[in-house]
Formats: sequence, structure tokens, C-alpha cells
Amino acid sequence: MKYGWFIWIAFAALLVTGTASCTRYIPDIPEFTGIPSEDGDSEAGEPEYPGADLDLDDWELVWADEFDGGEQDLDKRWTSQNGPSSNCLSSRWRENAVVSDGTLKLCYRRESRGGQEWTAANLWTKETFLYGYYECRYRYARAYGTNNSFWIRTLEPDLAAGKYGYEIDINEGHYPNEVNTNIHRETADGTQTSGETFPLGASAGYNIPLEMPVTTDRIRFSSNHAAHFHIREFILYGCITGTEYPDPTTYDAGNLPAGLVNYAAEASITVSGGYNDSKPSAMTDGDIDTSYVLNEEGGKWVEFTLPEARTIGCVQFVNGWKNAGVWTDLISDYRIEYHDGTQWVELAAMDIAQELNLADEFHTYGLAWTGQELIYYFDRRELRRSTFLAGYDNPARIWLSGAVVPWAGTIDPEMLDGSCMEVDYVRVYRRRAAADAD
Ligand SMILES: [Ca+2]
Ligand SMILES: [Ca+2]
Repeated sequence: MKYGWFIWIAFAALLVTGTASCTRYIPDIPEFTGIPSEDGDSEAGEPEYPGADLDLDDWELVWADEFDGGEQDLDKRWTSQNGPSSNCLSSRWRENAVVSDGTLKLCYRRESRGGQEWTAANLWTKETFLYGYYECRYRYARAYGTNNSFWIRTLEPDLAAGKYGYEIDINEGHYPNEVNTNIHRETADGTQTSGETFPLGASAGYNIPLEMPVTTDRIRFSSNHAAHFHIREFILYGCITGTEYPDPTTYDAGNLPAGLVNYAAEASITVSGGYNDSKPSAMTDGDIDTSYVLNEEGGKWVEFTLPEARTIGCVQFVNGWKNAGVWTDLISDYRIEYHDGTQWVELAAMDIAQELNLADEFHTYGLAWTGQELIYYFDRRELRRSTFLAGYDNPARIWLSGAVVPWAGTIDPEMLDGSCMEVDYVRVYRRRAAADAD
């Protein structure tokens, strides 16, 4: 799966807003509708699923923790870390895991302990498992900088006996909307890693035809995204009729529909700040491969000033980083305004934390592991499929793991202190045919 579903989502947004003109304005976040297959006909606008949604009838429940018992029940089935963590910013302790009201909370606290400034919780099952369908229903801690993790991982690999260690990250969730899947496996040549990130609800390209065109010489883009990010191209079209605005992710300055002009190309640009040595002009150079990188900290904005007032019918921009065909590092919010001569007036805005915030609602994160394949699910819809190499048949433990990490957005201590990842259940199923044969 080289192309994440969000590529299709971006295209779907184009289709939805597609009829040309200055008469429509649909800035809604696209609904998650699944992933197109790599060789599917998604470009015709029809999503095609590489695999069926998970059918639980094929599976038999063999193990579960519903967290209906108390603290003692937790200790019967789970082992807890009690000490510092070299790979993250939090030490992790049993006391940070709390069972109440049918859920397990993995809580973050601002306290100096174990030589680290934050504490969190990290638990793994006493029992080990192998092939099956693993599912955890949980919601993220409501804070940037948290790893909201559901893994399976070997505890005692034995390389000499040909029992290689591995870790399958069913989800390392980052607030507010990121699902991260990963496979780490030990080999004779070191550890191999294969990750894929799904910023649910976000798009690389945004196409915002305006219901009412505006005449202005100043347009402003801003975002509160919690890390630095790329703006690859920013486009300000005039009005057209009889055709659609082009897909921003394949912007081609030399091949625009007749009569369509990109006024952003003539704009002078001011910015809130930058990252590394990128140049603001990269946002309007007509090349998707070049980008400007906004500042890491604080408010982020870009202002485009046109040499004279123009009538704008559509605003588009492309953000993110394309890695092996998959868009990552997509922004979580934006606001676009124009200046009416007196004040800034909003044209469009999106905030995933309001629309698709994985700390708000419980969702299920699942992995079907057949021994040949790993199929990752979000709410039992397939997210990712990958081959699993033979030889990795060392039983593994289930991990529920909180961690404070520097790569999940800028930490806001007030948000983080007291926030908790909340787990409703962990369940393990075995394929029914295999179970019946026992
Ligand atoms: Ca560019
Ligand atoms: Ca429960």
C-alpha cells in the first residue's frame, strides 16, 4: 500500500467541491471512507477497498481484559514498568495506571521522578500470544507529546535459537488525529523498521472555491499546528466557469485551464518565521517539490500581498511531506482570511481537533496477524496491509504504553499534566477455523 487513503480523500474533496466557479464553498473535513487500492480506479472517484472490513464472525474471542475489576485484577494480568525510560521524556510507574469505571487510565503527571520530568505508565501482559486478531478500544490523552500506544512485542527474544525479537505497533497514536503503525524486527543485520502514518481527516491538498468571490490585495494563511510544517504551494485563483479548479497536489503552472490565473505568483510574502534555510518564495514558485517550512514554535502565519486588488474565486494550498508516495506531516488546522481594507475577514477554516479528535471518542485499533500478513484496522476498517516475514513466530506480549516524546508535537505542560490515555478493553481473537480445529 503505497498510497494512503488520504490521497483519495484529497481527491474526493476536489470532486465534492468540483463544479467550477465562484459559487461554492465547502471547507468540511472529508469523512474517513477507506483506502483505495494501489491499482484501483480511485481516480475515477470510486473508492476501492483492498480488503473487506473486518468481519468478527470469522474470529473467536480467546482472551480479553475489559478492565471491569479493580487494581488487583490489573496486577494479576499485567506487569508494570517501574523506573526511568531512556527512549522518552517520562519515567513510568505502576501508580500512573488507574482502573476505575470499567476503563484503564494511563496518566501523565508533571513530577520529577526517576531522573525525568514527567511520569507515565507502561504495562504488558503476563500471557503471551501469537497469531490472531488484536483489538484495543481507547481514546488518546488530550495532549501533544504523548505516545498513545497499543503494541505487541517480544520480551525475551533468543537470537541464538532463531527466535527473533519484534515489535508490531498496532498504533502509536499522536494527539489529535495521527495513527502510526510500525513493524520493528531484529535480523542478523540489525533492526528493520517499516512505518506508515495516517493523519486521519487531514489532506495534503486543499481546494477552497469561494461561495462569494472577494476582491482584495491581501490574503493571510495561519495555523496553530503543533510542529513545524511545509507549505509546498499556495494558489490564489481568479474565477472560472465551465470547468473545475485543478487538483492542487498536481499543480502545473504551465498547464492551467484557459482563462485561469494564479495571482499568488505575483504576491510579495511575509511570514511569522521559518525553519532551516527554506525560502518563502518556494510557496509560489509553481513547483510542488519545493516548500517553505514554517517556524517550530509559536503562531504560524503567511501573508500574501498582491501588487493590486484582485478578485479571488478559489484558494488552494498544498502542505506536508511526501515520502515514498505517502503524504505525512499534514497540518491539523488552518485559517484563511482576506483583508477587506479595514480588517481581516475569515474565508475558510479547519480544525481537526474539533472534527476528528481521537481524544474525544473511543475508537478501535486492530491488527489481524495471520502469520503471512499483518492487516491494520481503524474502527475495523482496513488501514494498512503488509507482509510478515517467516521466522518471526516468537510469542509476544501485549503492551499498553504511554510515553512523553518530543516527536508528537510541541508539549504544552498544562495540557499534558493530568491527561490520560483511556482504555475500554483489550481483546484477542483466534481465527475461527483454527480454533475449531483444536
Ligand atoms: Ca513550491
Ligand atoms: Ca471496559
